[in-house]
Amino acid sequence: MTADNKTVYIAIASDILHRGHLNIIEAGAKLGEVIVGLLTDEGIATYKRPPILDFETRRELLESMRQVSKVVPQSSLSYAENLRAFRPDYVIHGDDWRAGIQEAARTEVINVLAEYGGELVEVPYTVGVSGSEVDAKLRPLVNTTELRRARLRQLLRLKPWVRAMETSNGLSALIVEHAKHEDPATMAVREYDAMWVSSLCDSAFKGKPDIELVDFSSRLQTIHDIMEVSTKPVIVDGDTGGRVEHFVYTVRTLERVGVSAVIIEDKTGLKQNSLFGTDATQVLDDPDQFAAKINAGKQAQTTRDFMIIARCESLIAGAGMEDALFRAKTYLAAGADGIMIHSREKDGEEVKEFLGSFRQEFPDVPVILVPTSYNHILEADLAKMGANVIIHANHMLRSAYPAMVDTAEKILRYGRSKEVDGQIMSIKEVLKIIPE
Ligand code: SPV
Ligand code: MG
Repeated sequence: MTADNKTVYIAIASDILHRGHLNIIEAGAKLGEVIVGLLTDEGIATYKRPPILDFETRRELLESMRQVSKVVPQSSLSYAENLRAFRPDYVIHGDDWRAGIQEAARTEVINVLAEYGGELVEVPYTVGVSGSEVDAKLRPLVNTTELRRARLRQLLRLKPWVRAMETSNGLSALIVEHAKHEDPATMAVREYDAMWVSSLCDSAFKGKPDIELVDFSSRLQTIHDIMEVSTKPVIVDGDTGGRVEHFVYTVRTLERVGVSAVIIEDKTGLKQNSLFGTDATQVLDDPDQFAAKINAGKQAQTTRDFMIIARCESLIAGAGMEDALFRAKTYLAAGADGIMIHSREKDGEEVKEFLGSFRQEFPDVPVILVPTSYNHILEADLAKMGANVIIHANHMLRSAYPAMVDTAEKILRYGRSKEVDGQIMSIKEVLKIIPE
């Protein structure tokens, strides 16, 4: 029996309803009419993996429950907007939300309820079920080839922009998979959305130069190592893509293993890293030939989800803004799913200028930036300039190398390893970071 005219608000973010949710919904129904604040797909994507079931499906499932009167969208971790709109008499939550970002949401709920005399009811946490355990159990399911491949396009739809980080092996993939920053003051949770398999770093970890020397079989092994231990979408640095006849095979292979996108650059001859500056001669490919390569790749792919992104190197090669814009347009006409515009200028001005012009004609085409040299600009400001994917392209390698050199030299200097104990992780910690 429900109490007369009372309303109860319950926020639900999960894909899967577990016993804990059912207990809370049952408890809510005893107090009044249950309004479920269902986190939207966009809202969930602000702080964790997007849901497997989309909002409409989740809404219909919840609406079909006899204890639920109404389902309303909640667009972020904050309840405030909905509480002010619906003024429920009660908010019900499990009593397990007193830490981290959840604590901030809880405090806000208490404050907003106090504005009109609502009440927070906390029910005992259901022992044995937790959202994060359910999420962990779902990991193999969300990591199927199809779902993983599609996830980059999904994130581009759900988020204003996507943050990618270099991963060059299983270990850095684990780090990028789990790294998280929570800011209770703004209730913001930051994670990496995607993984970048850099040719520079894949080569450097093998002690080789970035000149397309590490062959595709070896690059593919790196990709397997990464994908085996993580779930985030993978963007592969395809260098020049090689010969057209080879690129079509590369596309099918990457697509088959669940990679979301390959980026190829319009250079020819011996490929050299773009950040060399004037020390290396960068030879641009003929735009029509490169466009034909993109087009052949697009014809070869078999799913709608896979993306082929054209990387325009005009600014790197000193060919100018007009050339960059002309090439970007040519590659899009050939079927490219997005443009990566690269620059090694420190102030970021040429990228800004490119985006200013490009966006007038192509407001919706995904644009990828690699702000290695203009890294003083905040991600959010790059996004305002028009970036959709921001890649931190080499920072795991560049942080690992100096640490390893320092340790190697110290052991030589001291004739034992005791002196480095304070700067390295314990064996116990090593055993802990690798999941069973
Ligand atoms: C890479 O990470 O390998 C890249 C980006 O291609 S850059 O090194 O900036 O050329
Ligand atoms: Mg590269």
